[in-house]
Amino acid sequence: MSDKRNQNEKDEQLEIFRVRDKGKYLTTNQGLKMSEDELSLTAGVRGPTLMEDFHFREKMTHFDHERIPERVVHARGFAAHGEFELYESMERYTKAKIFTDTTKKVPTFVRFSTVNGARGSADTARDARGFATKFYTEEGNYDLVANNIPVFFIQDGIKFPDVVHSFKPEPHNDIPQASTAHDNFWDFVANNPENAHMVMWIMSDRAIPRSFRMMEGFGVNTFRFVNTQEEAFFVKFHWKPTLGTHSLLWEESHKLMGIDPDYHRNDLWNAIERGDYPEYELGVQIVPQEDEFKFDFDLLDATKLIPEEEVPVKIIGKLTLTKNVDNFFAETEQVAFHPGHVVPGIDFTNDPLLQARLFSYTDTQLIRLGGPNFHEIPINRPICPFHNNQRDGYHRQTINVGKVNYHRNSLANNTPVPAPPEEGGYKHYEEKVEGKKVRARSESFTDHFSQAKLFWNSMSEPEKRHIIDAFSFELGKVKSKSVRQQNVDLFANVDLELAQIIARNIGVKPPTQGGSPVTKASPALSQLNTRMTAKTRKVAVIVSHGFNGPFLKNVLDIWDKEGLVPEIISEDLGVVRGTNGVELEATQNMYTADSVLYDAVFMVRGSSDDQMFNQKAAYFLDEAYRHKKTIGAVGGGKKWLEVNNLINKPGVVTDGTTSEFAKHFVEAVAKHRHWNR
Ligand code: HDE
Repeated sequence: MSDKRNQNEKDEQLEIFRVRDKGKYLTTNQGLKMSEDELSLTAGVRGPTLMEDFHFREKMTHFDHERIPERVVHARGFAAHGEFELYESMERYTKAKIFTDTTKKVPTFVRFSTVNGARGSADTARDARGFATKFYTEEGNYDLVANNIPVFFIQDGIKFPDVVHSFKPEPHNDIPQASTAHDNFWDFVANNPENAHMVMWIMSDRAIPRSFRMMEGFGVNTFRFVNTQEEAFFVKFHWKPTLGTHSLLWEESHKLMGIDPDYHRNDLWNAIERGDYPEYELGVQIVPQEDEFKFDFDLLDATKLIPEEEVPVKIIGKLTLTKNVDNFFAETEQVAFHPGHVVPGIDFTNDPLLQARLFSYTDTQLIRLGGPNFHEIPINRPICPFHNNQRDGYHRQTINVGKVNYHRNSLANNTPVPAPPEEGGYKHYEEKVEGKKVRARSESFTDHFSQAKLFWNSMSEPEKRHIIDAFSFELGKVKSKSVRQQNVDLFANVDLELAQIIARNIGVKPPTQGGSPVTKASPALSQLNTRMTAKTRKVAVIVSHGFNGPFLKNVLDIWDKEGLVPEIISEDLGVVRGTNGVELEATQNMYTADSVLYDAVFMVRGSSDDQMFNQKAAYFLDEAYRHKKTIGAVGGGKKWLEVNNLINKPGVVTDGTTSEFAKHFVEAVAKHRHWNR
């Protein structure tokens, strides 16, 4: 995977805007070369600064205005460029060129995010993750603004400000940051039962992903495909990572918030720099119009998913992330997504959450990016030409030539003119709608617990344990006993035993009745059924001078071919010397490394003369074992297993020839964790 691909079309467009300042003289923004940049203009060396120092004023004014408002939600994000290729034409369902033309690779830009925390919060907080993709298609920009959880808290967008207020830091003291473990959130949960299903997901391992590269994405809302015959189909979008869907443990995510608050950023950035390009397959669940009422839930209800066992996810293409950004602010911060950025062949449904989203995204860009011309910012510009009579406004960059800026006109031959559908003009699907104007929720939206139970039923034992732990932690932090009680009473509607265990853990009365009668499960929801591979997993190789040189070199070569990413940890940074003249570069030591930063650990030598190293190495191993990670040890390294009492434990690999050992280790790493410990 290591060959870098050609820069794609969007990249060529961005090139016009890239400025490389290196090797140039420093100038003011007006292009004036400056002979001094460190000293203000003063009257005498100890005298006052002069008003006429235009250079000082320009430099300071620009600095004073460097910040823009962060996103209200999804403030902390990280993005990369990529490309999308289609496996097979979906022309039966949609006329969108991006989903019918298999010959073209479409440039894309993807921004991952957490929802709750501020821009400077830590990556691994328990939260949903945003997974927003901009496709720069020849028919205009198409945005698939997705999350890594397939359902949402609420059914009607008018409640969005309420749910967001409730999970953000409490308004009187701005505590806690990037956490739902507080009274306001759980008060909202208990009093808005429609969020029960989403809250089960938020309490699950899905909310603490191992990596952006190991996360599914879901369009959540039901959209429409429309084909050339104007026939429509309901569609739900899915992203499936080729590395599988994997999570951190809660304790790991906690520790990482301190040890590496940029854990997910580093992981994505480094993978792309190494040439391990992250890949996600695009899947669609397609439901014919006539099947709209075939389900035991409403397709327009965003708190529901369509189980994959009922409507299979058809894989239609692949997204590959191939390039990191050049400039975080210009690209990641200024990118503006909107579920209403569609192309012909993709349309909306009446999902009341989606309808609200169609309003909100443009509105938020106006304040965030400072005016109506944010589509002109390089990262947001379509690669196809765009023409209309919109003019002026803050930060306008286009110099529209000519005096005609209205439609209809005769002076410019009535151009720009709307395109008929045959020429690619967008035509809304002619859905028949009728009804009285009401503020009311459809009866078909009232079952809040069946799918929450379906999710619970689909979890494996460890996944269930983690959900209980998460509820117990979060509700345990809630000060109001009444709110704690209300929540266990609410979740008793999902599963009585679950609610009873939580109640005992958080010191409230266990409910005695309740529980949803749903017994079915959806195996696709369990992360134990995902793709398993050792590719790109990080291995801590703990080694000190005098290691068996040829052996370790051999093992590292085999791992390299299998795609593992070893990191050498020794007493000191720098060269570690093994037998037969083998030398390795230790890039970490026990000051900088920690077991939570790795997927597996390999102990190569016995104890060192350095007591601190020995103590930390023993702790490292103990923690890796507790976190159910693969452990390898050979030769003197096996002594560590004795010290930590780990001989013959599951996921502990010790024997065989060099290649057998290396292979068994890879197989063990591919399991992600050894739950049978
Ligand atoms: Fe968003 N959402 N959202 N959302 N959303 C925003 O737009 C909103 C919802 C999602 O990386 C905002 O540019 C409403 C569901 C992502 O830049 C804002 C409702 C899903 C991102 C907004 C929802 C999402 C946003 C804030 C309920 C999953 C980050 C900044 C009716 C399918 C995009 C911005 C990026 C961002 C509104 C619900 C995904 C305020 C009103 C459901 C990935 O406009």
